[in-house]
Amino acid sequence: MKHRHYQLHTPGLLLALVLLSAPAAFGASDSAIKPPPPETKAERDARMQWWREARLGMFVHWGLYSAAAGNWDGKPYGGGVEWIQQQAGVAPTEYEAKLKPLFVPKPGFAKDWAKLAKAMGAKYVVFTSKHHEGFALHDSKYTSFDAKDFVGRDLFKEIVQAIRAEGLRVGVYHSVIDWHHPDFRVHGTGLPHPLANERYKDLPDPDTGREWSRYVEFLHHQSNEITRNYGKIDVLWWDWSSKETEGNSWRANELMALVRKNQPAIIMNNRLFYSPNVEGDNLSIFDTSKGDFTTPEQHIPATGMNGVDWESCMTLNDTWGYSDHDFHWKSAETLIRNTVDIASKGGNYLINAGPTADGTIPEAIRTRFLELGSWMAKYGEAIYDTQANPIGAVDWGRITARKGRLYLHVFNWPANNQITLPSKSSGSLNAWMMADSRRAPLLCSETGTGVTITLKPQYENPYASVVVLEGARW
Ligand code: FHN
Repeated sequence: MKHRHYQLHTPGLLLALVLLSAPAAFGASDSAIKPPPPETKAERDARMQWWREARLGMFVHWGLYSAAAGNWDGKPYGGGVEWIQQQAGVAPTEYEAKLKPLFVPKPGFAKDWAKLAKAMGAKYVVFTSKHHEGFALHDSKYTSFDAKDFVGRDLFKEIVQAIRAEGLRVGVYHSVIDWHHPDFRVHGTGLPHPLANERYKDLPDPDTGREWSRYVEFLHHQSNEITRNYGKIDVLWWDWSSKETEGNSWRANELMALVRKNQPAIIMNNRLFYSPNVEGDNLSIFDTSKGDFTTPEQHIPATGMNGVDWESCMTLNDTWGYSDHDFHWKSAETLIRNTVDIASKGGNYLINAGPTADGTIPEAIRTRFLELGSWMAKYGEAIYDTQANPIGAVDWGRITARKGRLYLHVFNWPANNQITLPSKSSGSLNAWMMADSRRAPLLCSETGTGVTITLKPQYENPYASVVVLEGARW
């Protein structure tokens, strides 16, 4: 029997007693869950290998906010409208009542997502199992604010199965912020909350009676459910922490140990901990005790950093969640060149899609993802499983490397059809246009400033032309 809204009131005490008696039963007593023994570098490299080789993923923000489509009470909102509840200052009961009838996922939506991710050249999909609004796509026994109670379907299961069916890796975005939970504090957390909105300022303190530890218990329970009840989960994408509320505020080490117990090979980001300046260059402050990779957002670092695993996540327009009035779309050229730029710095690119309430991915996103996909179909070898540019920046494009080969990505086609790169040959240079299936050799000459290669214009690609170079020394 499911509990109306939230477990853990008086029954909580009873539960706590049960937990103390049976520590391994639930996540709750995860203080008993000891972190796994430290990994050797070789073990970590083995666990991270698929992710480092993947280079490209699809992010999906989908929830009740998708049904609001960026509007509330007829007023359009800008920016990340997955925050519409906070932007409009809507109380949980009103939010739920208004959006429940509008959230009607169509059959097979998840298959469309997975097929598009595959066609786009993504190797993994990270979808929002729960965003800040608190609505859970999985069938949770700790709340009725979930898909099972709303639409009678376990949407989490449908999505995970569809992603696996396309041979892609499964990533789960899980918000540690929860605007629906009665114990998640409104004030003093350094985190946003709809009830902190001006319109409630004259009302009694909304934090009276809220028990933070009960919320954290709930967070651990749901994290246990999504990493225990749906088979292999490859990535856990937590979001997000402030200076005031991070780490121990979530009992983060226990939470990560719990998830690792359920999913020993899982890869987790670093957002259970405060990460200053996510929209800036912050690779240098990253340490793996806080997660496996760092997460620049809406930003591509100027350079990568040896030994630092990072993934740049980005919207296609200006919002993560669906908006029916945000048409500020990035071009396919920008997507392709970002993919190249990020790979040339040793990072992964996680590009977002915000489906509509019924799960449909807007045409503007589909066409751009498919355009990226057809470029990846031709030039993916120059992106997947490559390393960062080992020889230094060039003004005509970007460089990736793998197994003794350099992949020269020409963005700005030179007027004289020649590019020069700051490298020396290790004896014989061999270069060809990647689009030339006969691999006809290009003229290469070594000059004082490096190696000069004469390109073949008939193989130019409007987004990024790729030259394969063997024999260069770096
Ligand atoms: O608040 C969220 C936002 O809605 C979105 O999910 C992004 C995605 O990385 N993360 C937070 C903002 O940093």
